[in-house]
Amino acid sequence: MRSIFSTVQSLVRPSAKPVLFSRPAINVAEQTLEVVGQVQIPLCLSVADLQAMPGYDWVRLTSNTCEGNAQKAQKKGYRGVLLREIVLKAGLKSDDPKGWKRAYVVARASDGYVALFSWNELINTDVGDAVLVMYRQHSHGQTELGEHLSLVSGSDRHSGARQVKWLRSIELCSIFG
Ligand SMILES: Nc1nc2c(c(=O)[nH]1)N[C@H]1C(S)=C(S)[C@@H](COP(=O)(O)O)O[C@H]1N2
Ligand SMILES: [Mo]
Repeated sequence: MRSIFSTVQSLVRPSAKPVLFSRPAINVAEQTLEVVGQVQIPLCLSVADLQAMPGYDWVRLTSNTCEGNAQKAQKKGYRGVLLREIVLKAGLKSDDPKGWKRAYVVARASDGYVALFSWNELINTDVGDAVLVMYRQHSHGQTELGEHLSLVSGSDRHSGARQVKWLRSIELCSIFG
């Protein structure tokens, strides 16, 4: 069992092999992901840090536009880490025993684009089983590091809206602090 939160997943699956890159580091390898906000431990994760976590492949693609363009979505595939596992690493800083119930997560890109998830959605629904921070993409049969870190909510009906390209930070917040 990969983690206490892993469930049978139809949309994503643990990757079979450790990820090994023969190429020298390219763009994405130099990027980092900040985990900030109301956290116990602020994190600054490199791609190597993400690769050291359990990996998942996004295997069934919904449309990755807002409206729907299945053909375009079919060309893409990704490997990454579950967002909830990253958030759990940082932990919620709150005196309120119900703090997690009031928590939400904001994924933010360098251009200001954001996607929003409730903590309950990430930990307690099928949607959360397919929210990945991605460091590798498989396009047109190629497998290589992506040009940038990104996030996808793979089971959204149209995943474009909560696909965050150029992902820079994950912010954990709790309503009422
Ligand atoms: N950083 C960032 N990510 C973004 C956007 C954006 O403007 N900035 N647009 C979103 C929207 S509205 C869509 S439909 C998809 C489009 O993804 P594509 O360019 O891979 O088709 O990216 C999403 N991710
Ligand atoms: Mo869109």
